[in-house]
Amino acid sequence: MFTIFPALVRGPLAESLLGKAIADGVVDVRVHDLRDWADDPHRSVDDEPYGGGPGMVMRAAPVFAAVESLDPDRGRVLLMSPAGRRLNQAMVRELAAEPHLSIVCGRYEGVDERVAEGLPAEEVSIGDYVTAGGELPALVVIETVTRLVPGVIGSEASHRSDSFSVPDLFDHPHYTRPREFRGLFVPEVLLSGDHAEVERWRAERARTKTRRNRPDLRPGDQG
Ligand code: J9Q
Repeated sequence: MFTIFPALVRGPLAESLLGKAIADGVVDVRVHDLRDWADDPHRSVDDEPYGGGPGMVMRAAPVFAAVESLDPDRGRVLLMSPAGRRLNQAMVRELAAEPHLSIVCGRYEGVDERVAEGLPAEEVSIGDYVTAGGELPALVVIETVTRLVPGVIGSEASHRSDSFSVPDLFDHPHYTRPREFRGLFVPEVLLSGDHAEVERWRAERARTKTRRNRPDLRPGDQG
């Protein structure tokens, strides 16, 4: 990934699932400081917008030089942008099948359009909200893709029951000990030992939770 804030992403990349996948050598994540490809003594990567207006725009030259330095293994080039194609689990699966990805972290005011047009780079958004820069969105892409790489999650079964593994259907609710917590009880069916009954209950609760929280989704419609 290419960023002007390498220190911002190093912590998250070193912990938990990502940290282990990288330590195990199952995935390789390289963090590049875009300023290393600046062409002036001040290492500047931005400039004022043509046409005027507030804020600064990330210049094309350092981004082109940085990404092109990775030739020939750069793979698909993604540009994190609030105006990009919206990430979903289908796109995550598609990206997980790629041997290499290059991710450019833009800034909110914007990146010179010639990066998307000429590099070229595919603009990707993680949702309809605004972050300060592309670093957190890039980490979302990296984590969602990494957990689909074979060997990263212990059990394949754990993927199958994930929210969104079945199209547009959330996972069922989960409970663990104790049976009673602050007057809240574990549903009796989960203690019954009747696995068919448990599966029926889980399927029903997955559907009702999806309907309640996401009326825009049509659980199961995509098969
Ligand atoms: C680069 N807000 O927001 C949502 N998905 C991506 C982004 C984003 C942002 C600012 C800079 C990406």
